[in-house]
Amino acid sequence: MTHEIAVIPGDGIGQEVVPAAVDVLEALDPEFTFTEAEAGDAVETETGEALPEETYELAASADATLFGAAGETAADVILPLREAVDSFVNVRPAKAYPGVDAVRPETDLVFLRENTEGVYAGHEDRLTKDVATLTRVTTQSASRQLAEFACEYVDADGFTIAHKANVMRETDGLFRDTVASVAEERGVATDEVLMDAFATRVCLDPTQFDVVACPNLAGDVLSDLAAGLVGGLGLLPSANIGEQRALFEPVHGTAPDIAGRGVANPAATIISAAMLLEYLDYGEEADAVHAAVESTLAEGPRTPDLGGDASTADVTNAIIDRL
Ligand code: GGG
Repeated sequence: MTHEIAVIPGDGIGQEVVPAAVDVLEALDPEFTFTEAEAGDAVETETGEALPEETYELAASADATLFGAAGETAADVILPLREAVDSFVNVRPAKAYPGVDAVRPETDLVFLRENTEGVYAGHEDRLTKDVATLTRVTTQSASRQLAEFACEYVDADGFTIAHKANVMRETDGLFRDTVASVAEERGVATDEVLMDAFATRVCLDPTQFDVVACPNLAGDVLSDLAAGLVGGLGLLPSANIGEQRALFEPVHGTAPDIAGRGVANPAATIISAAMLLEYLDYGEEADAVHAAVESTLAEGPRTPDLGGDASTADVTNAIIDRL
């Protein structure tokens, strides 16, 4: 069966790492057809629109989307794209790899980030020159959907709920109570941690945690923090999962400081492509990509963010050679 893959590189290093991941997918020769579309800062400057209608429609109809990075227009690009695939959870694994210099080499975590609401729901206003406000949204239905996914994801092993319900009593209180009660109904163990305490505890000993379910902003911030523990943002993939389709993207942004130089680390996007393969039931191919990335990270070549001097193309070719 042929799968339609939407390819949206976006801005900055997205233009470099997404083609690298497509090269890896093409080397595996799955039955994919790739259709590329534009989005981001550059398109907005050109056309006045950061997310053209045809790009939104492509993501909304493709079996899966591979996205790169969004810059200043992130709120106009990645948030609607997640909506296009009806995504309710952003799965963000943060894992240290053998051979990569990491602050905490024992780190092996997965963040399950609520993907539709919280402070990213878009209810922000500038009331006066002095005052800006933001309405934070939490619904029982979105919290329940995340919790149901978390229960399937971990089986009976359990997961941690990170929140700040001692301060945001209504919003995070509803999130915590709903997630905990769904897990209880399904016989899945949970524990809970205040998200600020989590930030400290995960730095001191990341082995205390395994799978962490969290509200939208917390998931965004805490996964970037975990990237710092494993050697940088160049290593963190993600999957935005919906009921019918999904969008895969590296956790990193556009990296304007290195964009255009051909030295961006493609690992996060190539691991995201492996998650895409897994999602479309190409399990063997996904395992092969994970193994090829791991051995390339261990033995080199490596890009400058990991202390090497290789280019994006060198690393991509080394991964393809290992496949
Ligand atoms: N590929 C990740 C990316 O483009 N990040 C930019 C960003 O600001 N994302 C916000 C988010 O992940 O919610």
